[in-house]
Amino acid sequence: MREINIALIGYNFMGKAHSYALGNVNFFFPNKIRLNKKVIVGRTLNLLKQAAEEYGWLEYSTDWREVILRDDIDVVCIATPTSSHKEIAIEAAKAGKHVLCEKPLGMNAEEARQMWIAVKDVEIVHMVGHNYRRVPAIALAKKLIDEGKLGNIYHFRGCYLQDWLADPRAPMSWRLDKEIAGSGAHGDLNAHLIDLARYLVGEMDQVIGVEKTFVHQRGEGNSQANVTVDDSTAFLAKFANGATGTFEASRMASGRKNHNSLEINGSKGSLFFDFEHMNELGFWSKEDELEVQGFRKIIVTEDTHPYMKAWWPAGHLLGYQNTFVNQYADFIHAIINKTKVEPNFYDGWMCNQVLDSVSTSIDTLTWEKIRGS
Ligand code: SOE
Repeated sequence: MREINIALIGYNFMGKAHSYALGNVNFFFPNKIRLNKKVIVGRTLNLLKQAAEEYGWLEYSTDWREVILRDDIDVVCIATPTSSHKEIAIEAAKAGKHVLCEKPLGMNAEEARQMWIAVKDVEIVHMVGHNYRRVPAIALAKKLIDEGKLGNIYHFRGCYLQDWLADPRAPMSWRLDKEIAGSGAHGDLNAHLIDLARYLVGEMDQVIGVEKTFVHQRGEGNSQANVTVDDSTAFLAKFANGATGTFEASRMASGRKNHNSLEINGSKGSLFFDFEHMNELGFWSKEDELEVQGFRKIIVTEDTHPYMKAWWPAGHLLGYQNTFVNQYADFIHAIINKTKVEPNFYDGWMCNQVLDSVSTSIDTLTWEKIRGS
């Protein structure tokens, strides 16, 4: 049986999600390949050892460079803070390893461009961890749009709200440090919305934004530090196909936990999705008889729905962790079949371009054109 050996860099929240998915993907998507969770890499030895044990990794190491160069490693998964993505991904590509990197791909568009250049002519599969594309309801939305069920798209309305920073006493974290995260809610949450908008509607032409940091210092005593990123960023967009878009990301939206939601309106229909009800897709169709028109709630669990044949009988719901399983199913499939998968590093670069253009527009107070490839 062919074996694929994985190295995972990072063991925190995302490291756990990736470990879970790597451990379960073959159970739901069998492919006659043995996936080995070979080495997990991190910096803090005691926590790393614990993660290796709890998440079922065969080995652990504190030296990612050495691990990447090992002949017995085929795939490198990067689940570290953003500032380290570029270096690790480029070294992995140079070593000929397949790479799956968390989002946002780069600290900025220039970093992401360099990452794309590093992979584009190498025979490896590269992917960015925008797991929300792998929610069956989102994949179904894509199918309905591609089939023309919405007609011409007029509006994309994306809203990604969390509230873990709403309390001014919430502790400092690397996610609040520009040097490590690149930006705040913008790169963390708008990156997902931008990826979904590109996937479902297409490229954006121009953007203009507004951002706000509400709490400028966090932590207590010696651990007090300046917050150097946005707590919330919103922007307007004009799409190349004529649609308009509104985007809003905040980690200070009290009561909203992981409200990653979007609505798309077209000439023939509309779609609505909210991750907090991730197994449902709202669909309104002009083709329904007038008497029964209204948003219908599709429970996206039929075996004819994207990904669902691999899971449970209809009505048995999926959760957050399963989006990572679906993501790995597509990534491993591309490796085995020597095909491409999206979102890849090109998509990651395009997403970083939009993020940067929004930030520039906030400085210039004018609409910014998105630079193309
Ligand atoms: C934190 O805001 C976070 O973990 C994001 O970084 C993820 O991308 C998102 O899926 C959930 O929230």
